[in-house]
Amino acid sequence: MSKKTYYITTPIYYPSDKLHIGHSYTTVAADAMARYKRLRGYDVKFLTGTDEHGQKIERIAKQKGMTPKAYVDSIVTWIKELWKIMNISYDTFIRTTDDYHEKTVQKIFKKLYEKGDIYKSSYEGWYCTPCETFFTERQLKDGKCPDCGREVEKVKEESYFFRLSKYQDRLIEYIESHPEFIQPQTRQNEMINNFLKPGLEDLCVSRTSFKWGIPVEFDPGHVVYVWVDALSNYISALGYMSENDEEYKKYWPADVHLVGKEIVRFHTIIWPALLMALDEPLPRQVFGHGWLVIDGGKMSKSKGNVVDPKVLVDRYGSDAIRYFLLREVAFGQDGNFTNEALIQRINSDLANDFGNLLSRTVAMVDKYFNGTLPLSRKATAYDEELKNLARETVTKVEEYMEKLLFSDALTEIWNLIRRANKYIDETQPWVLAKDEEKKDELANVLYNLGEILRIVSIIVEPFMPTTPRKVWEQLSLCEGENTTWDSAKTWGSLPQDFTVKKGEILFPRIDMKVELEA
Ligand code: ME8
Repeated sequence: MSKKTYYITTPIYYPSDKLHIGHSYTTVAADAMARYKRLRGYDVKFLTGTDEHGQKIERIAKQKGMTPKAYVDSIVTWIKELWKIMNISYDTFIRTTDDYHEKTVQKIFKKLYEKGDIYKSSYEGWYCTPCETFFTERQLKDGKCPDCGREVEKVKEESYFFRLSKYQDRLIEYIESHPEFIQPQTRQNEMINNFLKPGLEDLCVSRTSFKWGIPVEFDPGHVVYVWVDALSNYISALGYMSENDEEYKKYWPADVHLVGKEIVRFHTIIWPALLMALDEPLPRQVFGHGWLVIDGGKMSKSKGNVVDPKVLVDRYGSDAIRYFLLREVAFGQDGNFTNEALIQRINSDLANDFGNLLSRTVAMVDKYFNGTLPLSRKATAYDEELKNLARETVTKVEEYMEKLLFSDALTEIWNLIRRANKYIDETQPWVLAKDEEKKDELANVLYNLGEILRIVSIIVEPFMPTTPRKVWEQLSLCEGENTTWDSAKTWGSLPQDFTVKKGEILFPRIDMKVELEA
């Protein structure tokens, strides 16, 4: 039987500048989900990439005295390095300057034109270049962009239009009959009440006043509007409308497009309308997460209040950063990024709770049993509760992951880790060790701790992909049947006479004072 498929995407980022920790946030979330689904046996397709056309990029390149392509090439190299050090396991990295993508966009445009859903007219209105968005006079806020508050430019040019208005009723009907389509729920209400119900206007989908874009094949003075170009990446990456469209047949519709909340509108109105016009199925879900903010304001490239993810990874390690991003902020809501909060999480959750559980367990097996656990066992009164919690934790993590509730999943895992640390205090292995007759009980306690560590290392892998192997090495576990997701549900998969190997500290503690002054 062929495996069930799972297709997940991130937005394709503008390579107008280096990315910041906000972009890493979406990508890490998508990566955690992709890894989770792979562990659950799915055939996963994880797509990310870069959105390289448009007036914004053209202008920046000009300021730098470079061609747009040479400029974006350098940024794309930087982005790929970032994803490598953050252990992002994407399957495809699409660039909208890739030849195959450009051809597909031209075909899509032509098909819609031939069908009558794209027509030629002239556009007069306003354009926000940083957002690459058209606005009518009525939509402006105090004469500025209603999304970012910046200056807009008057645009008057011959353009092609997409009949977005034609799809308004079908969109409302679809969204209302598919409550899972736009998540979280609040974003659905926002789309219906703020955008769909007031009425949709046809969308300008070509520009003539600049060149850095995909030319309309049958009218090359026009370049395709950058959002139509960008949104098409989700299907062009699968070979849509090409000779080799097996992946399209296999993976489309996407299971989820992960996006920041400011671009939910493009993904839940323009994108589904384009797909309806193409007679293609709609993605199953668009999840609009919140922003990482600094001092209450959105971290953004153009505001310059950004945190460089490479610096953070270099300093604290990629697993720690990934953990922090997904734990600190409830997915869907905004969350403040501070160095203090990051260091606090590293010290308390990673070094104290998780790291200590491993080092204490390994040290005790080493000290009391010379590194290898004997086979004789005697249960303690505290065992059942611990085992039950381990079982429940795996189930809860599965439930939360299905809903993309990463922070809740991690909270459950840490409850189990903390419970295991408490189990050490309850059973007091150092007291048991003093009594020859309690050696069986002691071996039982240490086995249970080893088992918790094995289970935790498996279920934490989507979030922290390099940590599990470090744990397994210290427990002499090899990747295999004792480290599969299903084995995390089977108590007792750790070999009964496991051997420990003292290793490096998992997460070194950070001196907050020294660090913040550095
Ligand atoms: O919008 N907090 O690209 P972009 C959380 N090219 N997430 C953030 C963030 C923050 N402070 N800042 C950015 C574009 N993001 C288009 C997308 S898709 C067909 C085209 C993340 O480079 C978040 O996912 O401006 C947001 O939606 C995305 O980066 C915007 O990246």
